[in-house]
Amino acid sequence: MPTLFAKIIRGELPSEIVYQDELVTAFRDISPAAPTHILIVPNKVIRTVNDLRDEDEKVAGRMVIVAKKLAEREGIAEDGYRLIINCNRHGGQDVYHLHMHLIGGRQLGPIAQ
Ligand code: DGP
Repeated sequence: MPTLFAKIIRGELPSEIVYQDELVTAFRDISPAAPTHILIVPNKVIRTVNDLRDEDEKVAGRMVIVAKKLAEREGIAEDGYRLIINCNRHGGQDVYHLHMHLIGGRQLGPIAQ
């Protein structure tokens, strides 16, 4: 069964894709927590941070570099933003296809609740 995000990456589910390359895809979160809320996702299915392997270093690094570039493009780099990866139940992960949240555009609150 393809994950929800795998379907978005392949264009089988509608979304606003803002960036795509051979390793990662970025699209706007369906339920934004701030004016900018983008998800950066590996094109291949990696379920959680726990499932990252040493050979995934390039894709993991690309996720951060793309987040940084998108923050610049969104005009939020200077004021600042937050990058979040939730992992498993205690981390509040809902979709089991690794993704990094890029959130900004307003003053953010405490990091953990
Ligand atoms: P997490 O809790 O870290 O697993 O975050 C999952 C995020 O995915 C959540 O902020 C909402 C977002 N999301 C869920 N379904 C969809 C969808 O169909 N399209 C888009 N664009 N985002 C989705």
